[in-house]
Amino acid sequence: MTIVLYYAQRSPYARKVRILLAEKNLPVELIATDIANKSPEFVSISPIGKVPVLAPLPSSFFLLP
Ligand SMILES: N[C@@H](CCC(=O)N[C@@H](CS)C(=O)NCC(=O)O)C(=O)O
Repeated sequence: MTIVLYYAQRSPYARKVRILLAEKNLPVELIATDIANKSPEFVSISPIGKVPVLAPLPSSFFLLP
């Protein structure tokens, strides 16, 4: 299953995740997100409206608060 990463070009948090996925050589579909004008699709996946978002979250990943 391909991981989808919602990111914003200037987000350092999203950049960290992109670097991690590249280091692990994990295939990812990148979806650029305009966080100043959030789409309904994005808000449905990220109710707090922040990037980065991985969907679905791989079972080998865990979230830090
Ligand atoms: N704690 C989060 C912070 C994520 C975050 O603040 N992302 C910013 C972009 S750098 C964002 O999505 N801002 C949109 C908003 O707050 O509306 C993380 O480490 O991923």
